[in-house]
Amino acid sequence: MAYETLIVETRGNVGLVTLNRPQALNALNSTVLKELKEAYAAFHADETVGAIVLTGSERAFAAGADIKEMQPLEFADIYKSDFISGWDEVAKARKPVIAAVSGFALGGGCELAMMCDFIIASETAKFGQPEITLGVIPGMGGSQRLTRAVGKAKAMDLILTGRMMDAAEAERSGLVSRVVAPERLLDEAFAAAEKIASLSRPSVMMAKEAVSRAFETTLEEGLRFERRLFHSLFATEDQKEGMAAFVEKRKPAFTHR
Ligand code: CO8
Repeated sequence: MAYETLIVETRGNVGLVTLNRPQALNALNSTVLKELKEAYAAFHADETVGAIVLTGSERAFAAGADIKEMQPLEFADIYKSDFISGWDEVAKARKPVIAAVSGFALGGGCELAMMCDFIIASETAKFGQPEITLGVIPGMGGSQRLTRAVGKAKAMDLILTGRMMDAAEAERSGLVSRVVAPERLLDEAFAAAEKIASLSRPSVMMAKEAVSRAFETTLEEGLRFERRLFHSLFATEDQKEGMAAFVEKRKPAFTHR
């Protein structure tokens, strides 16, 4: 399928989506949303794909929602169409998604990175929620996901002042899992994605579901949910194979990959 705002490819068992609106620093407009949903749906339907990497350009992962598209909008219209709500679908991807972030990840760009399961950042990455400087507030989850990721103090600091934080501060704050040299970014994200794709698919998807549930529920309910998923994995061939391979000191050959 031909995309206007994305480059979509498959490398081995990894799906790669590159945001491709260089003239607007990858600003997220309605076409990006539509195409990203299509790309994710295609990767979900493709049995060979075990993990997805989402990236931008060296200069910008994404510099936010498209301000030029939003500028003329009126309250009644965006309320009636529930503007932005389509991004929830992107956040609900069932296969693991790694954000590989270089350059600006601002506003909706930072929010899109946070919809991924984890973020690997280049040393050049800059994160921020500058919506306040435009007379609005984060609208794609920033006030909620950033606060859960970095805590109230840092989230309030970033959201109320609109300042950017660099990759080192983002790693210190728990927003990103690793920081690497710019030239290593894609290799590092790919290595992580390939590792994930080589593992048993049901256990990978359930691990993602269990960790994601930690953001939604109480500790007691979360522990029960985790335990039930853990129990259910004993119904898979891959649990038998994974544990047998350990005991027999060999590599597992998983069925569900
Ligand atoms: N929207 C539209 N166009 C953009 C955006 C954007 N968010 N960011 C950059 N561009 C365009 C610029 O207008 C410029 O285009 P042109 O050459 O035609 O003038 C081009 O990209 C290059 O940008 P700059 O010349 O500004 O590049 P600089 O290196 O000087 O500056 C910055 C880079 C600092 C990143 C600067 O571009 C900037 O501040 N951008 C806006 C950042 C921002 O405020 N983001 C938040 C947007 S609001 C938001 O995300 C709300 C989320 C909830 C709604 C979700 C709906 C989908």
